[in-house]
Amino acid sequence: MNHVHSSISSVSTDTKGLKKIQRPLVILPTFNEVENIIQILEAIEELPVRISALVVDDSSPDGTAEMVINHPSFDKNIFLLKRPMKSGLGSAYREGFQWALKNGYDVCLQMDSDFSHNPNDIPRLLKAVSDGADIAIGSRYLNGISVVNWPLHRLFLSLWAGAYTRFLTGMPFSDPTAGFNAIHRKVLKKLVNYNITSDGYGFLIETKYFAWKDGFSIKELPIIFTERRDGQSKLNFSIKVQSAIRVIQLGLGRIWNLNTHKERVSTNCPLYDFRLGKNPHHIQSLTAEHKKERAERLIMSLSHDERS
Ligand SMILES: Nc1nc2c(ncn2[C@@H]2O[C@H](COP(=O)(O)OP(=O)(O)O)[C@@H](O)[C@H]2O)c(=O)[nH]1
Ligand SMILES: [Mg+2]
Repeated sequence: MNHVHSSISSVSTDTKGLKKIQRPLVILPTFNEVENIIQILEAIEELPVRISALVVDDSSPDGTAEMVINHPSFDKNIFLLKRPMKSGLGSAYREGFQWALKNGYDVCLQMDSDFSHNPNDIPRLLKAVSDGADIAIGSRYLNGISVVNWPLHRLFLSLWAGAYTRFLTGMPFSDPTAGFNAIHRKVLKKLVNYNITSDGYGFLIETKYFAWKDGFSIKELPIIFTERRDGQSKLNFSIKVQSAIRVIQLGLGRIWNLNTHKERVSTNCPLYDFRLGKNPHHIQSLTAEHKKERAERLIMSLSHDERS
């Protein structure tokens, strides 16, 4: 994989009114977005909030990556992760999140690089996170239907996908498939522990689902979604089928309680890993009461060890 980026030492982020956010990053997955990418980056630079941008480009044949590299802010406030081949929206975000964590960003935004999501909504999403939400969802359906210029079949597909996802997963959100989200670092850090399998658009659903199940606070804000300005949608039949199947799996897992996200016990109680050296899945099957009881016993035995 060819990563084109450098350290982010000199970026100062002026996040007035966003007291709890120091370093926000917008992640822009791109595949053939040459008509949009520069305008998007410029719209982000013009925001009153200083925010860095990471473009995750899958070697777009139209030269999207080259446009990014030639931007005056490249390697200052705009970064590029270039991957060798088209590998899916979900995997682009997964790599983008890893990069963000490694480089010390505290909130990541997921956003299409085609002006369907309005960059001017970014400060509102960040504000919601600053005010305490772990994830802020930019919802197309919170106040009725706020979608502009979509062909009717696309709108029906989206409404149906939302209802289907809500029904099968139990998520209470008006827009569980939304692609415009701000996510706090503490959620990103836990993603590796969840059983997220989608490399495609299903990733957007899975992140919300596992974070919601894990008790993170998720807030929806209304946004207006507009059909892309230029270029073509990459949503195809196989991506739709894959996402639909994954939602069925999540639903079945929920019903039969098969959804074992790989909880790292060490984050809750380091003693378990350290003293017992047991497989975390064993620990996971213990009830909260058992865990507490065992932790107390361990603490007692530890203090006994120290005394003797
Ligand atoms: N890096 C990368 N980006 C992708 C891929 N598929 C889609 N994208 C980007 O993800 C965003 C959403 O895709 P889009 O075609 O707009 O989907 P739609 O909004 O559902 O029609 C756009 O910025 C695309 O360029 C992919 O496989 N890899
Ligand atoms: Mg789009």
